[in-house]
Amino acid sequence: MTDGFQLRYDGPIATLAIDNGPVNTVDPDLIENLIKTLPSLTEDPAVRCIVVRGKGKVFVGGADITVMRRLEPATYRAMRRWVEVERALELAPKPVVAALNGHALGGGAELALACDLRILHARATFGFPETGLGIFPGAGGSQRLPRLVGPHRAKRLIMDGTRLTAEQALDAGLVDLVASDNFDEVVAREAARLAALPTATVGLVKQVIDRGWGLPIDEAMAVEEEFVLRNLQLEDAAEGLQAFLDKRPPSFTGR
Ligand code: DAK
Repeated sequence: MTDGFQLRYDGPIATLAIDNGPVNTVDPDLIENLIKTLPSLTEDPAVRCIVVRGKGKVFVGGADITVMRRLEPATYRAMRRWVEVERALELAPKPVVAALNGHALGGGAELALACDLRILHARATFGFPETGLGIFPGAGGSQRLPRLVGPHRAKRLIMDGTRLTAEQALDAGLVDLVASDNFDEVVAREAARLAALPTATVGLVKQVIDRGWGLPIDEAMAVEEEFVLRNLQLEDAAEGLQAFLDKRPPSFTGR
């Protein structure tokens, strides 16, 4: 029995590869195992970038339809915990890359929406085919997609269940980069770039935007102020500002 994923560390970069059946489907065991493991990545200061990818030719083919078919409240509650996996990555105090090495569909696309950078393989598709099954993206997709592309476009994409080509996904702003034969190289380059950032500052950026988004502006400013004060206490703020004055490149530790 496996956990449904594999973990690899390359210096400050942790790569989590979903490895769950022929098309890396999401099921309750995978969800629980990820929920148990993610804190070891999100809370470890030595990990300064997390990469999530799929093993084999697919990223994540969505929820396991044999499980979803049971249509029982207990199953739905268990599957619904996929949103906790997404949220852990969304709020991880470090950059998270979705390395979409193959098709990212349904729950797989929903997971990708919670990541900070999405890199899609040129031969892969990205989309929400749930309506073709009579259901809708109920693990975060119906809420994150409109935040990303606006409600009109989100309704169209979800209603039609269109599987977008990589080029279409890039045009629609659903992914940030497309790569083909050099996919692994591009992922490694982007992960290394992100891992060298002032990680704790990046963590604050993720949280201040998450907390302030949608609040009335005065409340949002109060949230910003709280995070500004936290930022000024970071070692990397002292290093970045001093490096500028010393006319040298900064050397960030992530703290
Ligand atoms: N579930 C179960 N089995 C699946 C599967 C899936 N999502 N996708 C594929 N399989 C199975 C296939 O039936 C096939 O099985 P055998 O025939 O060999 O027994 C095997 O995996 C290999 O599939 P293919 O032969 O189709 O492989 P290809 O490489 O040709 O194509 C594919 C890969 C991923 C493009 C294709 O399999 C595909 O389109 N799969 C279906 C994708 C899909 O519809 N995904 C959305 C699932 S719904 C919620 C929680 C979560 C969600 C919603 C609500 N709540 C708690 C409310 C999320 C929903 C979804 O994600």
